[in-house]
Amino acid sequence: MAKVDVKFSPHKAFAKEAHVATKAALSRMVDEASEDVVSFWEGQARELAWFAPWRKPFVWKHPHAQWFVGGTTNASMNCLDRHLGGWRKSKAAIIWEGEPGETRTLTYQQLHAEVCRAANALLKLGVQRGNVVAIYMGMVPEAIVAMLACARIGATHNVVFGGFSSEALKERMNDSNAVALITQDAAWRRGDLVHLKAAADAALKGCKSVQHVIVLQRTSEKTAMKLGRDHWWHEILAGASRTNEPAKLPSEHPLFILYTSGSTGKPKGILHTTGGYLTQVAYSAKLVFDLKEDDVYFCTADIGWITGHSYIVYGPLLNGATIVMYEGAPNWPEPNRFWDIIERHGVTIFYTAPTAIRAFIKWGESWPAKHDLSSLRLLGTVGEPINPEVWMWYHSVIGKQRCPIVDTWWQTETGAIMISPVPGATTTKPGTATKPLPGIAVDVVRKDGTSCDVNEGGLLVVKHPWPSMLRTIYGNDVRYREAYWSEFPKTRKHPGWYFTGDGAKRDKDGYIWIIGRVDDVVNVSGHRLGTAEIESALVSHKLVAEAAVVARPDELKGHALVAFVSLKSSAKGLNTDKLREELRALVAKEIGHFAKPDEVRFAESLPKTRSGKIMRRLLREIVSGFGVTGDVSTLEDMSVLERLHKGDEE
Ligand code: 7RM
Repeated sequence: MAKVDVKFSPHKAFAKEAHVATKAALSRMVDEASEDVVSFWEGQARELAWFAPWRKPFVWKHPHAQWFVGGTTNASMNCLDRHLGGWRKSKAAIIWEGEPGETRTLTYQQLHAEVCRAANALLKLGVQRGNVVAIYMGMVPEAIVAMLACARIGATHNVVFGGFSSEALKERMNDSNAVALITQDAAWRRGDLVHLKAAADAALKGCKSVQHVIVLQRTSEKTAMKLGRDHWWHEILAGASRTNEPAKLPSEHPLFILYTSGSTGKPKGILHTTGGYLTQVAYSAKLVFDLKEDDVYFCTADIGWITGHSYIVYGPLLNGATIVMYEGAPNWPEPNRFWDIIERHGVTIFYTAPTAIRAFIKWGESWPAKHDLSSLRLLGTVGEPINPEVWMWYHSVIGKQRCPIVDTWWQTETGAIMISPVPGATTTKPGTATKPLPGIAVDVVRKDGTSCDVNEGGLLVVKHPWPSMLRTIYGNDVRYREAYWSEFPKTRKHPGWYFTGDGAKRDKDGYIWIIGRVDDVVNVSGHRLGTAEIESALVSHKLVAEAAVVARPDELKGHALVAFVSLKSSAKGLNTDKLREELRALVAKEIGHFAKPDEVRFAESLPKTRSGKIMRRLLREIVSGFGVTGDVSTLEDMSVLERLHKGDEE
């Protein structure tokens, strides 16, 4: 691995003000949690408001957890009503910026009124507690209003990312048996309109369960409305009351379903419930982002992904924070949009993904240099391993060596952050998410369940259930058991552990380094390698923008490695044969000769999911020569795939 062998301890000025200010304070929390993890989580749950207290904090019937059983609460009440008693009612909950440039601010009181109106509208349409409501929207405040309105009446929301096709929407509405859909006419993206309602209409042709469609008018596009089925948001909310009694819901009431990809073609409907989820997202948002009353928090995720659910909507609002929500693309109209937003709104906390940071690097330092980023005090990253060079760039160019970076590891399934620095207390190292948060029991283990030695690659498991864990895969509990609980099953001698699907290792300081999904772990001539490690080496080359390494079966070595590399614009015109050799030599230097890719293929861009993850499965299929067979519904840009294939034939 490219070595950036440095450590950063929290700056004194930051630590002094932080919720958890010292290493000792953090270890006390860790100890307290491991002595009695259930009562630790009870303490966190008491930070929320409950209509009725729980009778049993934790019930475990492998592999199904229930938290705070007997307690009743409501997510919308906790995010909104709780903040209306004092001055916070006039605090900005959402500062929104549309892609064309308009801005809107909603105070907690205003957001509460909108959510109540939307809840009343849903009730009027006959949506009931326990029904599923699909939400297919762009990044507009009404998407948050829609989620919280569902939560308020006890309907389960199923947010489908606005970049998904009508096919994907149809599949997700059908699988979840949605009774209503909330969408919008069109959304702005990179100066263009994405016609969401038209896509929804196509999806609805193949969906019998949806009775009602609510359509937000975001643009002036002509939009077809089906009489009796379709209702304009502004019309149906116009007559609705600004007050609504939040439903008193059992702690285990289903809050939302969110679809995510597994190793097969069919997406999995991850089911999250109320009390445990809220407890852990509120706790982790406060601890990891060190949220304070005057923070302005900007997370660049889309609400269609778990990061948007937990750390745009629920986590920050539960803490009464001010969030910045941006509708469009980071490079519209120019590649400085995020820096411009940070400067204009005085953003203090910025949470983004490595894939975005790599794009910032590619666009060049001159863009952030145009802006005053001095309001920033904390940076975060999530979604993939961040390679140390990229971390260092983030640290120096965006954080000006002042801001701690929290590299947060978690999954759609975990609901909340599991492994992360606590910024006032943890010494960070570029490339590692450091240690599990207090209350979280993770380990790196061998196939036989024994713990790995220092620096030995193994499987990342969670050994004790946690409040915000998924409860099942909606409608498919068998798959739930298989996907997460079959690798380390419960036996007479073994309690059964949750398997994350990730490979990892732990260094001498006990820090966890995520190697990547285990399906990306390859064996070359008897050496166990994470493709991410090789990619990290390739990306450390100054001309490389992105790299993805996949394996194809090889008679001699077990696996042969193929590296797909996209170059920065500064590489234009250079001799690619020479560069190819340079890159192989670089991998040899950083990792060893055995890790040298057998083939380096240059590609204009790499196939990505819409959330920015490189789809290595497609690349594997391309290099295996059998053609692409599996699901490509999450692919961001089909033409990338075509170009890669064409490259094949040359
Ligand atoms: C939040 C999210 C989950 C998978 C997970 C990992 C990878 C996420 C990190 C990371 C290294 C990180 N949910 N992953 N965060 N790998 N360092 N900080 O992304 O369900 O979409 O993906 O993402 O492989 O299993 S997710």
